[in-house]
Parts: sequence; structure tokens; C-alpha cells
Amino acid sequence: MLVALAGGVGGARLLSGLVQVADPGDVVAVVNTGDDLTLHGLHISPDIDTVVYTLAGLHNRATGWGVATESWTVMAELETLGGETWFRLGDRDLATHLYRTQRLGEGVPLHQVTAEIARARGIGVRILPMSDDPVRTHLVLAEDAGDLPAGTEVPFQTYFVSLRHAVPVRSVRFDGATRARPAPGVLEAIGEAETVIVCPSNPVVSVGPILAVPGVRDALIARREQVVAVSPIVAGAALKGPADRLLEELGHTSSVVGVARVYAEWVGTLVIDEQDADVADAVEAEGVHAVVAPAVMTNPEIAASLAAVVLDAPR
Ligand code: FO1
Repeated sequence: MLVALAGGVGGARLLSGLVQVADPGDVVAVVNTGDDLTLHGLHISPDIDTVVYTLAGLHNRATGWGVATESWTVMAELETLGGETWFRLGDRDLATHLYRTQRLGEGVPLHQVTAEIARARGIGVRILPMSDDPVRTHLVLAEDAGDLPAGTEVPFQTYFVSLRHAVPVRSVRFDGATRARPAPGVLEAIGEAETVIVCPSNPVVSVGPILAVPGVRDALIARREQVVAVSPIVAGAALKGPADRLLEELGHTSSVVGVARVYAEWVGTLVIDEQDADVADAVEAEGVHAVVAPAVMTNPEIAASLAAVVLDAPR
């Protein structure tokens, strides 16, 4: 059995490579829910939906999130009414949020609703939220942003979408994490997996929330030799999103060595792109085994070969 810790787009890409080289029924994806929000009375789980849509072949390749061949009739009508349209919800995507909200309202836990949605979409991979309990990523701004003064704490989607993550951050916290329990099956999967894969998701706001769920970090430390991470930083920069800036703003270094330092306690091997081959020794000096391979997944073939490298990574 293989376990993959995943956030949004980077996680979905590697998972779509993994299911080309491994039996999907052998894969468990543990997905970040720190990005979740309630809007229009609907419970939205962006990273779970990105993983589901990508594995179902439905995702919008341009943005990485939401559904391809989407229509925006509801958003247009909502605009007319003066409703909130800053967080773009397509007509097909809305069906997911309507279904999830209805089932949660009937008392069905998030992991079961997620399994229902994955089954309905014909997905073989077992998709688990990191927790059924609410964990919400909040960020404290380091500078004024519009009418928000420095020091304001904002929910993740306000930072990421409203502010287009174009503002430095002073600190990040995962509200609810201390009271959250791992979703059923998460700790067992980590304990049994031949390999635990850390997808190239944002170490701070995608992988961080998963590690913040009590029990997860210790479970990973116990399996450190089997944990293989793919660096989300290549040649000092993030491939998508604010991972590089967040690392620097929070006192880390935006490089493969910086990622190795952040992960060293619970990750035994870090796969780095060929552009970083010259610092493989510096990664090893952090006590993390370095494996050099093409790690920029610009097409499904590279995603599949990267997944194969992760599965063969020597321990
Ligand atoms: N990201 C944006 O930048 N703008 C949006 O309007 C937006 C809407 C949206 C709707 C559903 C969904 O599942 C994801 C959405 N995202 C949007 C991405 C979202 O912010 C994710 O949290 C990021 O992809 C980070 O994982």
C-alpha cells in the first residue's frame, strides 16, 4: 500500500503520475483540508476537489483547480444580485459543494462524503481528508494589504485568492488542529505503507496542516526511512503559488536544502530536480538522502516517471 500526503495542484499532479505506475486501489491519498471554507452556506474543500477532479480527468488544466468545460451562470446571476463572487464557483463545481454540504448536514463525516464523491467519479484511489474535524489555516499579514492593516489574521482563501497571496506573512496557524483527530484510516495507512510519499505541495500551508493533526507527525517519524518527499522548490523557486515566499517569510530558506531542513525529522529521502543536482550533497548533509530526477511535471509522462523514481528511491 502507498500513502501520499497531498495538497492541491502539486499533489494532484504527482497522484495522476502515481496511478499510471501503481494500482490505484493500492494508493491512499491523505489530503489537506486547511484550505476549506464555508461560502454561500456551502462547505468547500478545495484540495480534496482538486485531487478528485484531477484523478477523474475532469480538472481545469489551465488553473489546476475546478472543472474543465465549466460554465459560470450561477456566478453571473449572483453578481447581478450583489452576492459574493470573489471565490469563483463554476456550475459543475457547485454540484460537488451542494452534495457535500447536504451529506455533512445529514451527519455523514467528511471522510465518508469524500469516499462517496470519489466512487461517483469512478476513482480507485482511496481519498482521505487529513481529519473529519475542522482545521483551518490562518495567516497573519506582515504588511498592510488594501484596507487590512499589518497584523491582521486572515483565513487561507482570503490570503490566497482575495489578496492573491501578494502580501508577506508574519505567521501561520492551523485553527482547530490541537482538537482534531486524524480521519479513520490515516494513521493505519501511514503505519502499513511500503512507501509514504510527500507530494510537491506547499510545505507551509499544504503539508503543514497535515503534520499539525495530532498523531500524524509521530506516525511519520516512526516510518522515516519509508518517507520520500518530492521537493516543491526547484532552483530556489516554487513551481506554482507562494511556497518560496512563505518559506522565506517564516524564517526558512527557499531551496531544496531549506526544504530538507524543514522535513528532516520525518522524511528520509528528498527527490530534487536536475537543476538542483549541484546541491545534492548539501541535502545529504541535512541527514536526508537526495535523489536527483526530472521533478517538473509539465506532462503526464514526466509525472509517471517521477512517481516511478519515488517508488524506487533507495532508502
Ligand atoms: N483559486 C483562485 O485563485 N481563484 C478562485 O476564484 C478559486 C476558486 C476555487 C474554487 C474551487 C476550488 O476547489 C478551488 C478554487 N481556487 C481558486 C483554488 C483554491 O484557492 C485552492 O485552495 C488553491 O488551489 C490552493 O490549494
